[in-house]
Amino acid sequence: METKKSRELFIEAACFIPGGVNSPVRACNSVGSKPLFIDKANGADIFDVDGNSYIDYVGSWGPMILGHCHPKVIQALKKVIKTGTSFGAPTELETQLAKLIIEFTPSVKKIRMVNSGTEATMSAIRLARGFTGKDIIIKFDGCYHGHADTLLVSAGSGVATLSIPGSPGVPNSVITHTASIKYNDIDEFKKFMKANGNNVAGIIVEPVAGNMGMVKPLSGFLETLQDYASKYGSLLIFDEVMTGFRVAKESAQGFFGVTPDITCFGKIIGGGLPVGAYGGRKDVMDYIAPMGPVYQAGTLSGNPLAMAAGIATLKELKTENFYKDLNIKTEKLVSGLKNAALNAGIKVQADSVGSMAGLFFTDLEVNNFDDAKSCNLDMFAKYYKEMLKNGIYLAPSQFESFFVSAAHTNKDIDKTIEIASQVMKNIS
Ligand code: HOZ
Repeated sequence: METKKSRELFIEAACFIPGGVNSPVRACNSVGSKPLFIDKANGADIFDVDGNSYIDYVGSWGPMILGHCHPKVIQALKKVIKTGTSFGAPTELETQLAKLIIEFTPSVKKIRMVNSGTEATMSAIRLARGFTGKDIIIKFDGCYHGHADTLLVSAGSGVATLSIPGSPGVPNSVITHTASIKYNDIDEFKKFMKANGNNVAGIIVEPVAGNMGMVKPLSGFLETLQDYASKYGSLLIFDEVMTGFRVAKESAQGFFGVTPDITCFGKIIGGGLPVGAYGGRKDVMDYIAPMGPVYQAGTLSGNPLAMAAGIATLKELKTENFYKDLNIKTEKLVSGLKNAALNAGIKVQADSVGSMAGLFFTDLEVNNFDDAKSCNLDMFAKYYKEMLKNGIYLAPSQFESFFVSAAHTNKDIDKTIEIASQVMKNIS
């Protein structure tokens, strides 16, 4: 596989952009590789600048649930782009997207659009503190809620690949009110709440963790968070930036039947354009300016192109059997990958929730960040590189999830399993 052009572009980019990338995981450092520069993508396929094609399981890290360049999304964008790209004033499109999200998500009565998942979680935290008049925020080790200072504690995703607890530049004084607890550890959480619950403004969680690899919530975990939040007058915040409209039409909260007070969205609701949103209880949301005193604003918030792509995407999710078909394909892929490893004598844990999936190189159950970090990272790096060489595009880190889109065909899934079988043999 020739990647000369990607190499050259990366060298040039590194002269002008820190690390040559605009988001650290893309540098592929944790798998000892270099990024491919992308030329274009279509459906389930992505093409690099050297003309190689790959079956894409990154999907722009989650948004592309319909696949790339879905005709309805492109059509919607073409229509809107002719009318202008940003006005900094309300448009009807914002209400249309808000209504669609609310229709799918019963816990959300009102929603505010922002420009990224990071902005959504950062604003949700401020709102929880403002609304409750309390300071402490509980998060969970290995969950990643974007790069806002308050939440950059024991975080997953790119922070995990650097093996650092947080980031220089985040003053201790900013995180003194952030507590990070082991994911899925119900006892530790209860103990913390019993001691500090009256000062806890919010509990933020990825209802299915996707930034330490994919880790499911154990039975009772999310329910306990909900119980204790209501008992102590704290707000439960679901970070559904990754899981929203991904694991089910009603997102993870519908899938698990747990109702948060605030939900953060991103990725899918922008159909591949930069977007985020946070929404929830009416009394809580009406605490945001201009209705209430908690301030949050943005020049490009509710951008018409992002709204149009989001609306077109969410409308497609209503298609009959959309999730059923997508989930069947994902399950087939995951069990195929698991068998490929087993047949090669390699121990893995592979699982999915909806069309979000993960694969860990370990024979132990992975329920939290410590478990995830104890997996065989060298083996993952070998697997990643071999898969890529054979035309399968995966996230370049053990601490990420992978995604199947509606554009993946059964043929794509079969081909991926076939390649994985060979790759697993080669690396065993
Ligand atoms: N934090 C993102 C995935 N969990 C990575 C985003 C990117 O590199 O684009």
